[in-house]
Amino acid sequence: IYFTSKTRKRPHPFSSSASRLKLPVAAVGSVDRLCDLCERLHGTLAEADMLGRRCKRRSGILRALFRLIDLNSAQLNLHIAKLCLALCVNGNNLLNICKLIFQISRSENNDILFQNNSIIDSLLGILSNEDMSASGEALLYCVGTLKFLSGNSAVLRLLLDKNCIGVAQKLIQRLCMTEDTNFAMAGHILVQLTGTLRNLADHPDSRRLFISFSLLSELCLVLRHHCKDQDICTNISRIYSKLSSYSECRLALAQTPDCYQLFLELLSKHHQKQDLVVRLLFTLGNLTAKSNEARLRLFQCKGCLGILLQLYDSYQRRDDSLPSPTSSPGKPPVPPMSVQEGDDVLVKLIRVLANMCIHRAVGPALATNTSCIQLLLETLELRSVQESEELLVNVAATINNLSFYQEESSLLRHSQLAIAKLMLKLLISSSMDAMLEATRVYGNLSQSKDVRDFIMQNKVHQFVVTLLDSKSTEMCFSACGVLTNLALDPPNRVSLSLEGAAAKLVDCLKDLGPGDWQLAGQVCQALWNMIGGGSEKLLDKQERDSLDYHRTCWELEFLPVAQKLVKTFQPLDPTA
Ligand SMILES: *[C@@H]1O[C@H](CO)[C@@H](O)[C@H](O)[C@H]1NC(C)=O
Ligand SMILES: *[C@@H]1O[C@H](CO)[C@@H](O)[C@H](O)[C@H]1NC(C)=O
Ligand SMILES: *[C@@H]1O[C@H](CO)[C@@H](O)[C@H](O)[C@H]1NC(C)=O
Ligand SMILES: *[C@@H]1O[C@H](CO)[C@@H](O)[C@H](O)[C@H]1NC(C)=O
Ligand SMILES: *[C@@H]1O[C@H](CO)[C@@H](O)[C@H](O)[C@H]1NC(C)=O
Ligand SMILES: CC(=O)N[C@H]1CO[C@H](CO)[C@@H](O)[C@@H]1O
Repeated sequence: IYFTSKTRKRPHPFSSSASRLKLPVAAVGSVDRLCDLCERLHGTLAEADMLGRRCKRRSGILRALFRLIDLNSAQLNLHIAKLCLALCVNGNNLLNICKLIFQISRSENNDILFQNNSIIDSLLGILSNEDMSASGEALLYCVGTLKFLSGNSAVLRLLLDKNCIGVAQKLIQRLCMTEDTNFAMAGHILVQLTGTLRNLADHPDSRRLFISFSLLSELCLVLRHHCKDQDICTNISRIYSKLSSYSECRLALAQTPDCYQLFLELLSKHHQKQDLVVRLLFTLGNLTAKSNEARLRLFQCKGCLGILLQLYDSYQRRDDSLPSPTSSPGKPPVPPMSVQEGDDVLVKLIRVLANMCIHRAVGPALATNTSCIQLLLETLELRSVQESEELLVNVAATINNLSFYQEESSLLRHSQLAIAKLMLKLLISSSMDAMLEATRVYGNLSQSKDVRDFIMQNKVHQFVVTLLDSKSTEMCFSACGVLTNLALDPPNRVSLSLEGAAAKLVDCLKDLGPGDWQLAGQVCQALWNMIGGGSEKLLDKQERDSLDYHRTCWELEFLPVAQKLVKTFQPLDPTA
């Protein structure tokens, strides 16, 4: 309620104290003097050990200070607030002082006042000591203040130095233990606190603090307690997605029991809240990117594949024009959104599927799951390379990874021709990434005679041959794979030869082969198949010359060294 409307002005780089104070110029001198007096009073009381509630004339001092608040000077009011807090005001007075500080923090121009002032220590002190049931609203204003201040990079640094993360951890633990009567207030505070932590997470130094205070797992606890609160969940998902780019944080999160199950439950519960869904999937994608254990753990969670496929289905069909075979009646469809917005979810989701299937125990389950394969094929059908390049590239890469697990009965195996047809639009697109992934898929699918016939009938082989000109090792390697398979059928050898495939293969060998023996081997294999495993009848004279050139190179540059090495490795002659 309190924090919704706020427009923060950019700070003026040269703002003088006069312009900040909103006082008649004549009064400026007296405000500075009052600030000074406040400080001196503070110092004197401290020296006399009269801070806290011990001071005899405490109420008189407080009354005088409260009157000065009406001067409406932000600078003076922070001095007053600091002194009042040092005098341990409580109840309504505490609340009003916290509101006052909060009001001051609402203007970015006032950030500077917090930088050179121990008021931040006072705020952190309140967060550490005040009781939730007695001072919940005051705590809310304090955390709201820190949330605003953490948007300023200089203050953010101060907050880290003053152990804000440690204080936040303790506060989170207390908030998670509050009774039901304070649950709503705890939620309000946590929205502000998680927003503050998200800002702190931007600073590189914060990472080791997040880890040493076990905040990543504490936040999982918050997610569990407040799983219905979309603001809290979204703020925490922002923290996780930010930190999941760093290996030490991924490790800390992976060591949190049940985080995978928790994320899946949130994905299911808040499937319509796209910014939350994207960030949770982003985090899962990073957790499973390199860790085989994470891939398996995620997959073994209750309902994992079902939840992911359900999300896939609803974001794929967000225009609602298609009947949905997998959506359950209880779940309303995702509201309409732009192609780009929906793609964002799908790109992250497919990355999670592709990462999971790298695990030997997970891959077969995905490769044989009809709904999963159908959804992937449907993406290829529904989207265009122009609009959804990254998405289609990811789908092709995933199909590639899944093709590793083709089994006799799998839909993947039975859909080879359909996949080959759908890959066409990637192959003839203007995106190099899309062409490369499509060629890789053809490399695998062209083991099937049906697919080879489809390729030849639709002149796809002409594209593949031109890819040999790409000067890209990866592209040539994939193209060679396709050509190797195509040349298995004698009639295809003639067609390939007419396209000049042999000459281009030899060029590849010359240009890229010397730096890459694997590519060279693949080129040789393609050439070998093209000449029918021995007969040279398809090569013309120029091509033979090129082969001679390579043989010469090999004999001149490779053979002598190799022979010397071979000699060295032979057993020494004891008589020599
Ligand atoms: C910051 O505070 C210190 C002591 O509290 C003071 O010496 C210094 O002049 C202040 N700097 C500014 C820019 O106000
Ligand atoms: C985290 O995920 C994003 C988006 O998927 C990706 O760009 C980034 O490289 C990932 N980082 C790591 C370390 O995996
Ligand atoms: C695919 O996975 C979903 C979710 O686990 C499951 O409900 C469905 O039965 C599976 N389909 C097949 C054909 O295995
Ligand atoms: C496919 O699997 C390989 C490793 O087998 C991996 O490097 C690659 O990232 C996977 N593709 C995708 C899209 O995740
Ligand atoms: C290609 O297909 C075969 C099965 O025909 C499979 O064994 C191989 O691993 C597949 N995928 C890749 C990426 O090599
Ligand atoms: C930093 C951050 O993401 N803060 C958000 C936390 O949640 C509140 C309520 O949704 C947002 O207003 C903040 O922007």
